[in-house]
Amino acid sequence: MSEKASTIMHIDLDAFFVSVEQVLNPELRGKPVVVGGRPGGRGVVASASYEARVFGLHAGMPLVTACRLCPQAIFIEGSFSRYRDASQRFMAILADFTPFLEPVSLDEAYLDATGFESIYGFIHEMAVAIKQRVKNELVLCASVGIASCKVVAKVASELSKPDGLIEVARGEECSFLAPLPLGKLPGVGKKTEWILRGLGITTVGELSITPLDALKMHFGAFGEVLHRTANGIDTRKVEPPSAAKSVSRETTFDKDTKDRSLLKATLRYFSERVGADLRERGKRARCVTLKLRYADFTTITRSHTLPQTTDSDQAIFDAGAKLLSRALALEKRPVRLIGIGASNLVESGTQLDMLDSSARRLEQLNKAIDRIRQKYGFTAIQTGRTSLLKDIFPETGDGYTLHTPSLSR
Ligand code: TTP
Ligand code: MG
Repeated sequence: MSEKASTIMHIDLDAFFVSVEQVLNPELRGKPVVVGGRPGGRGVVASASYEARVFGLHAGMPLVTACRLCPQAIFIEGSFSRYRDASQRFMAILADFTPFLEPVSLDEAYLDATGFESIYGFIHEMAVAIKQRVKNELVLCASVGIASCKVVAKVASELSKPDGLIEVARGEECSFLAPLPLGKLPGVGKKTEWILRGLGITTVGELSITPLDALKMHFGAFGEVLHRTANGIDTRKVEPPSAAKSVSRETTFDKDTKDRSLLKATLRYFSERVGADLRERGKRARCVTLKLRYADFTTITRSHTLPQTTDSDQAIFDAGAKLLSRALALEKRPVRLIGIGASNLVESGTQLDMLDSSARRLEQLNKAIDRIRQKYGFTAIQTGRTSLLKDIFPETGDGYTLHTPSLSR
């Protein structure tokens, strides 16, 4: 343990997307509700109410399976803008408590509460106050974990759900984690769990006392991470973000497809949305990543590092299209899901002087397009390629409604 003992809080909203829908439509409260798409659609569950979880439903489960397990559930497509608004209000409440705040996703954040005892008496009281404000102002439930490090705080909040609060006393980290099944430990996915089970390890406690060398033999450097995590050791700091780390869009198709024009049109549309996001946030990206999922759910990502940072739709699309061509040449199976992301972000403006004249022209063009779209809706301007999507995705003034609208758009 470090000489300066930290107190970390992990906060995560319960059934976030669903809960936001329930606030807007009280008829949904107390019922099995799923946000993710139409019943039996081809997307996956993004969020399931706790009433739906009783039937085995969980995030990531194909909607078809969810529908089979719980046909009486209410399936909602969802609306990302509503979740973004709720998330901003949630983070604003947390920011009232401390600037030492690291949002991890829309509904999840770490707080460094070290030293806050002097204000609240007990950190537990601070957590109660946060939960209360979230409930009063957003009508949402937040679950909280308090511990000496990030990973233990996260496991604690997860375990406390719904509407929970667990504080792990300093020195109790190992005994808190020990009885838990491996799957509860962040970073332990299905494959890792499977290998560990093969070694006769089924609980975090058993993992914690497995010799480091044995873990390194099976997992390489990741073995060390496993060993540390299982022992409740995590030296990561709470890092208030300077900015978002990436921007991305993805969707599942109605039918698996090999149609290159459709794949390219979708990629073009997403590149435009990602580009618009970057420009709105005043960011430029250095890395473009293509994501493809095939019918059997195997998923690949392929990345390309650009010679110059960019916020241009065209540059993002060009990089994505190249990655796509390469991937399609290697893999002939039909595609279930496609996505594109831009990462390694830097503040715009830092490199503008270095742009050549054609890049400058593109920049001005993009700005003009953004202005028109802000005024008349995203699909007011369409490139030839994306108009192909008209026949495939329903369109609203603000763009195409994708099959995983809660995640994308
Ligand atoms: P989570 O916090 O993982 O899930 P949750 O808030 O729905 O449920 P709980 O925390 O009570 O277990 O994710 C937050 C939101 O992120 C979730 O409401 C929907 C979205 N999400 C997806 O869209 N896809 C996913 O695979 C996951 C895990 C979450
Ligand atoms: Mg949550």
